Amino acid sequence: MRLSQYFLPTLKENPSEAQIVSHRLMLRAGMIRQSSAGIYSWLPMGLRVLRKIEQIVREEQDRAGCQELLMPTIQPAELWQQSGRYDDYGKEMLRIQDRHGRDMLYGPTNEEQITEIVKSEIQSYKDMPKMLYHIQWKFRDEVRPRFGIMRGREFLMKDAYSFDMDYESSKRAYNKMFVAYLRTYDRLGLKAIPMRADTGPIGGDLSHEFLVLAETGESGVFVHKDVLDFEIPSDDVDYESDLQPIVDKWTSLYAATDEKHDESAEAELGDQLLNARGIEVGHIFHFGTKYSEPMGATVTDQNGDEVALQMGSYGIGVSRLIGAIIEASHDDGGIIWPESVAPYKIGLINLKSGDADCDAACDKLYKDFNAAGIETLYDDTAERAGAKFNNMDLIGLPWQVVIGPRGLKNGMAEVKNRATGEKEEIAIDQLLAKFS
Ligand code: 5CA
Repeated sequence: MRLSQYFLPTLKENPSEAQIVSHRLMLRAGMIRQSSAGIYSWLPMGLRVLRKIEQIVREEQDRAGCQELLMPTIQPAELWQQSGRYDDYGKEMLRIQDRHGRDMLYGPTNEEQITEIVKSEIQSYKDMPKMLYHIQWKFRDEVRPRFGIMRGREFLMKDAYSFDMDYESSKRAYNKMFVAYLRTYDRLGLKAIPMRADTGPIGGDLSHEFLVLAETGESGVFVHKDVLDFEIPSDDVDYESDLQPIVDKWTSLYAATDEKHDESAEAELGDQLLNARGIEVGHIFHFGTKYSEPMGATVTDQNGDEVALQMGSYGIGVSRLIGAIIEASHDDGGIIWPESVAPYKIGLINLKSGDADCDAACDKLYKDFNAAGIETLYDDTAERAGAKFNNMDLIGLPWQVVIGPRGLKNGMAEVKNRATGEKEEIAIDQLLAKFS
């Protein structure tokens, strides 16, 4: 993409409405703009990052054997009356009526909708078990939407649902998601720690929240320091094998949010205890027959008996993750994207746009990078060099390739690593090999 043509409305000043760094930087880097409280438009740069995160989440769900579908954002109230949650959900639920006066709602989550689908389509144990997910917008009329997309009213969530014949099989599904979550956050460049959690309006008896440590996190967290060094399951983890040992390992040491913490257990840990703040980036629940029973989601087992399905649900805050990544990875100059989610890999800076040699060298590099599938944002504008550097630092692409008249005479470019700040001179004809 040529910056001269890109829709990237960056801001030089800090917007006064933003209280935390990720919100400030998302506004300044031209990623989002507020539409109304807690509701945002995603501008091209923001959307690119959102799509990359979504894709990593998708790949890890697929790897774990979860199948993607897509359910609507608008649901009939009737489904929620069947589960008993229509009244319980209170003011957080956005209730709407269609032209016929039918009660509808903008889904805050999809347990009811998916239970209805499975109930209608699956009758026999032969078609069990199933794990299904979608990545879809949700609406929750939060009392205090804040911190930009971190606590929005409209937000993008990956929600998965498991259906099993018995508790043991359901626990296996829970463990698959637990492992998939560890892998997902790791690929996003985040250290997320699973913690025992309250189940709130989703319900159930077994639940873990995944939290990323960050000073601006909304939850207090209390963690045994060694949890931070636990090994992430590799990409060849066999999801059909017994995953319980991995889950046991990750839950063997103390880790709790302020809602669940236990002061006497913490006192015993002494200086092994880390007391910090965290951002909840995922939440998994096992809740048995809480929805299947009232909604009549049963299947016939081997003996011809009707059995209510055992269920779990598994959420990842896809849009919130962008905020969490920025909170975890930035400096005074701006965002530092981990390569896996960076909107572009390279920011190509032409220090002297309009100079025939600089233009020719940059245009050629830009063409070669594109042909090789290396995502490049090419600053071909007439801005001053200093402004170009500041802008590239702000938007945080992992690599900056700088071409100026002086280096060009010797066939050299300057390459800067955004994360470390290290700069090196590299021959222009070797750049393609370096970044391929
Ligand atoms: N049905 C279950 C799991 S599918 C569920 O809704 N769980 S949840 O309420 O914990 O939400 C899942 C994840 O969505 C949370 O862990 C959080 O990362 C994200 N999330 C929840 N509320 C918001 C919000 N207001 N803004 C941004 N992300 C949110």
